[in-house]
Amino acid sequence: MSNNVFPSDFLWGGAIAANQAEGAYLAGGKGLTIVDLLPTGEHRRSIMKGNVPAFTPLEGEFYPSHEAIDFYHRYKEDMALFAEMGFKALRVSISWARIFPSGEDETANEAGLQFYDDLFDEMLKHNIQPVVTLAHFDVPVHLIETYGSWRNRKLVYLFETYAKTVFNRYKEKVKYWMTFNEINMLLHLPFLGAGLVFKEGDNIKEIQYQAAHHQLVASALATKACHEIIPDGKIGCMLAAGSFYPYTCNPEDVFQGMEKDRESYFFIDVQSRGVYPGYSKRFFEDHNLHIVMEPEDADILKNHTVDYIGFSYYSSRTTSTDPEVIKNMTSGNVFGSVANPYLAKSEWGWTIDPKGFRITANQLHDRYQKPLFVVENGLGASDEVSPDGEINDDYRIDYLQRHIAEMGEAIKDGVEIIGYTSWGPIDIVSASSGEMKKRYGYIYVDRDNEGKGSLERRKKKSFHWYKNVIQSNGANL
Ligand code: BGP
Repeated sequence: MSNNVFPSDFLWGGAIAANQAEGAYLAGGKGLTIVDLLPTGEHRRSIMKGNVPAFTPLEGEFYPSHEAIDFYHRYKEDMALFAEMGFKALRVSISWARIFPSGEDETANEAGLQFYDDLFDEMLKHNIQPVVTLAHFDVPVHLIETYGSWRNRKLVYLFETYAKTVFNRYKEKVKYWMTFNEINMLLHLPFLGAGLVFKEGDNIKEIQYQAAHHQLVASALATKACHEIIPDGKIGCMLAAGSFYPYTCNPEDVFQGMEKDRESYFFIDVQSRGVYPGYSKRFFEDHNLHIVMEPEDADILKNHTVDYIGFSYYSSRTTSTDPEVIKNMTSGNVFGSVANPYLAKSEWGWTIDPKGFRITANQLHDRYQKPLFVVENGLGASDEVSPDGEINDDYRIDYLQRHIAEMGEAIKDGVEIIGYTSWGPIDIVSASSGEMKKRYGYIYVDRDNEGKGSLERRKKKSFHWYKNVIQSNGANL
């Protein structure tokens, strides 16, 4: 397959998140965050939705984030492997609680600041551009306990302080930033996305949209600060993308598909266009939601819009208004989708749809007319290490090959895409399941779902394949 449409400065690389890779969950004075309260197993999903039993880790539970893959201590070794693949960029996140352990400390924690200084130096040493997310599923637990997390406006200003602190500290080293990872996730997994905990009788939707408003204002204030502190920096939003298809051409299905897309686009409409979209007014009225906004918010949102649209793409989604069809909801995907008869699914039930990637990229381009940055894409699969130590992950290569080809087609369609950082270039903890077994990497990590294993790193077949993709700038897939 040949493809040479990628710009010469295209940012090829990979993406990880602090909470799924670093481990060392209390090292250097770090405070607890959301994920440190997420065990593996059955009840993980219910906690992620906001049914949180306790604000400390419980005896007898296994918390995969506590050690994760120990990237905190092993990042030099890992960076050398990323450099060997030719990475131009690595997307990481800063853990808020390493910088401000409680989220509202008087002064920033030097040990935490130093860790990311060293990490960014290591990247730059290898000519790997850091792409940094400020918040990737990790609100400090103290802020959840004390303020109810993002439902409280207080978080807006605490987040602004945190953002300014890291912009000032890393302004010479980091030029690409993102505010909230998959900001729309707070509608689906509100504890994971925004630290929201619910009790009996709560108006859940209203709390979610109030928290969303606070995150949107915080995102705009961080954007403002980034532009002031790092004039040659770029800051983006980050959407869990994947267009909804109507199951049939019945206008009811088509309309529902549009509404489902808007549920996600709502966030980006505000972050990119700077105003609440017209349809949100009706949505709030129809659901009788009262969202408190301060008089200055409209100007803040208007004046500080993002420079680029970051997004993750794993799957398309399909929606139906027919009860018979709805009975066939697929399970694995957090967004809820009916099964699409034209498409296969991954081992974890996520629809595989490369063409949907091109469709989504085109839609985002049409809607926002800003550069796109694909900051997550990949296949979660279980890998077997053969007796000779090889990991032949042809299924992963096949998935990535077909998606990158469609990304090339989108570029030919006229979509501006500045980079592609595939998810989990080294195996890390899965966000939705907490499993290690759900692997995305080009690099295998010896660790299982129970936390056993040597943590040794090992190249998979896809390692060599991706290296070649980058070397040929996407021409050899
Ligand atoms: C996104 C998150 C990531 C990540 C990825 C894959 O939702 O931004 O943190 O983990 O999906 O999901 P999972 O790990 O559940 O397979």
